[in-house]
Amino acid sequence: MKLVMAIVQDKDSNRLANEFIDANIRATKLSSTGGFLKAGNSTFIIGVEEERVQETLELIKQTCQSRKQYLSSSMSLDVTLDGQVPYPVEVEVGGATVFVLPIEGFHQY
Ligand code: 2BA
Repeated sequence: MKLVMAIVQDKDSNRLANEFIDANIRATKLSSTGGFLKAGNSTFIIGVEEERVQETLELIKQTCQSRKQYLSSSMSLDVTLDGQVPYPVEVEVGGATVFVLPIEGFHQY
């Protein structure tokens, strides 16, 4: 068994949760915050048999799309003395950032 952790954009999270239900893949969705943009995103933790890891990754890849976002003045690292952003900073946020981890034990009580 493997643990798949997928950080996705909020806009894709409901669709991805439904895809997991349809495919009978068990997942937990956590509300998370990106360290750089400090904006909300969603983290799925998915315990899945090794032979279904590839299928899980494909579902994530097909469902989540990358989008451009812009840093607001309060988020920007590059501000003028009066706190304004001198120019809009565009950031490409990926469709999904995914970690696949080994699982030492799995118990349900
Ligand atoms: P954030 O940390 O809010 O990052 C959003 C996007 O900002 C990133 O998209 C990337 O394009 C850009 N970015 C992040 N750090 C940067 C930096 N130091 N300098 C310039 N640009 C930077 P993604 O790479 O697609 O990441 C999307 C979200 O996935 C991240 O949101 C974070 O929540 C998570 N993430 C990405 N890489 C991670 C990692 N190695 N470990 C843990 N979480 C990660």
